[in-house]
Order: sequence, then C-alpha cells, then structure tokens
Amino acid sequence: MKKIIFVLLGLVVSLSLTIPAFAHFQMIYTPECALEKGGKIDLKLVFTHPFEAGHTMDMGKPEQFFVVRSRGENEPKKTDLLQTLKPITWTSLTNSGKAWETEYSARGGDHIFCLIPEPYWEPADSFYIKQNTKVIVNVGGEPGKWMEPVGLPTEIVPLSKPYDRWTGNVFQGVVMLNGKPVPGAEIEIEYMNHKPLLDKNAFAKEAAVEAPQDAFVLQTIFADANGVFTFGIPRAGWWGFAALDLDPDYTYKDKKCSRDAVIWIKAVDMK
Ligand SMILES: [Cu+2]
Repeated sequence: MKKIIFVLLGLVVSLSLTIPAFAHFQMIYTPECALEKGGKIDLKLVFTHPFEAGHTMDMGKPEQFFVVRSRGENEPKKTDLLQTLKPITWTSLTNSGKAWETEYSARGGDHIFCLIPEPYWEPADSFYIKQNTKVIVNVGGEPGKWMEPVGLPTEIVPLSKPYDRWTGNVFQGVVMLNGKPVPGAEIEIEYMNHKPLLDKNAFAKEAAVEAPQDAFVLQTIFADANGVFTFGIPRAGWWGFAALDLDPDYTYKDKKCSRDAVIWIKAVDMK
C-alpha cells in the first residue's frame, strides 16, 4: 500500500513538473485604479504568473507604451511613455526576471495605459507570445472614454466600467482582433493573489487565497458569438483577463506567435 502511494505521489510530482508553462500574464500594475485626486502613480510592467507569484519571464524593450487620457466628451489624447520606462528586476517566489517601471502624473478623468510588448519566445511551447495589455485608471470619478477601443491589434474593450466594480458584480468585455470582435475567444483569468511590493519590486510571499486544486489557479471562460465575455467577480482586488491566440496564423521571425489581449480590473468590497 505504502509503495503504491509513493508511486502515485511520484506520478503527481512528475505530472505537475511537465505541465506546460501556461497562464503567462502580462501585468501593468499600479496599486489603485480609482483615485480620488491626481498625482504621481507608479506603474510596473511585469510578465509573470500572478496567482502563484510564479516564474517571471524576461521582458524585452516594449515596442510601445503609451497612455490615452480622456475627460468627459473631450477628444482623447495619446501620450507616448516609452522613453520614460526604466529597467528593473522583478522577483517572484521562484526566480527574478527583467521588467520595467515608470511614474506618471495622473489628472482628472480616464487614463488608458497600453503596452505592446516585444514578442516573448517560450521554449516550453516553442512559440512566441505577445500580450497587448491595458489597464484603466480614473481620477476623481469623472468618466472619459474608457469604453472606446484604443486601436491595439488585439484588444479587450470593456463593456462594464472597469474601475467601478464592487465584489460580486460582473465584468464584461469584447475581445477584438484588428477592431473586429472574435467569436468564441478563449479567455484565461487570474487573481493577483500575492501583493506586488512596489519598493522591493517583488511579490509578497503570503497568498491571499489558496487554490483547492490546479484548475482554480487559472480560470477559463469563452466569449460568445459576438466576442463578448462575462465574469462574476468573487473577491476584491486585481483580476487579469487574457484572451489567447486571437490570430492563429500570425507569425514572428518565421515562428508561431500567439497574439493575446490582456486587461486588468480591480474590484472593491462593499463595506
Ligand atoms: Cu506561463
């Protein structure tokens, strides 16, 4: 009996080691998405596994990093932030990886931060991954054009205001490729389960929740025939949504490149 248990345990261990490195998540992290007042905010660009604070991949120099600011009905204004990025090393629970940071002076209205990263070569999968990522920060409650596409090649466009979600609300978005909805898109969802420590450029060791089984680390949903997805938010904090491989024939340097779209939202408890 004991022997059988050991064999089974060995099998479990070896299986968990051979699981492909899925659930890579591009983060644009800032502590708050709904600020009362304007001021300097920190932004960290990290390519990692947020639920487990797991393996952090080395990011190359991003192709683009910019913000689109809008206020009321005013025409949105785009500002390039690429030259403001400084390299950092981000430490996860298992390793360290190359990442980027900047500081930005946020003012009233919506700020849509957008990252187009350099494609990342994933040796475990033998393809490139390119996760175009958005996060929306509002100052003062004055809405802008958070609901409008920015025009990224792959993009999740929110149908719910991304910075006014209570815990228990749903979040809805449309998955887009080149401005057109992607019917049936597959979306992976992760909770930011370890607090990012801004001064240490690291994840906190303590986890907020424990996954009862591996399936819960990374949740999966699909968009409907109109490219629309819906997710009920079970807990306060940051949630990442990654729509995967939206352009299956896309290649980079003659290799397959998974073109993904990521958005982060933060929910708040009613209390
Ligand atoms: Cu991964």
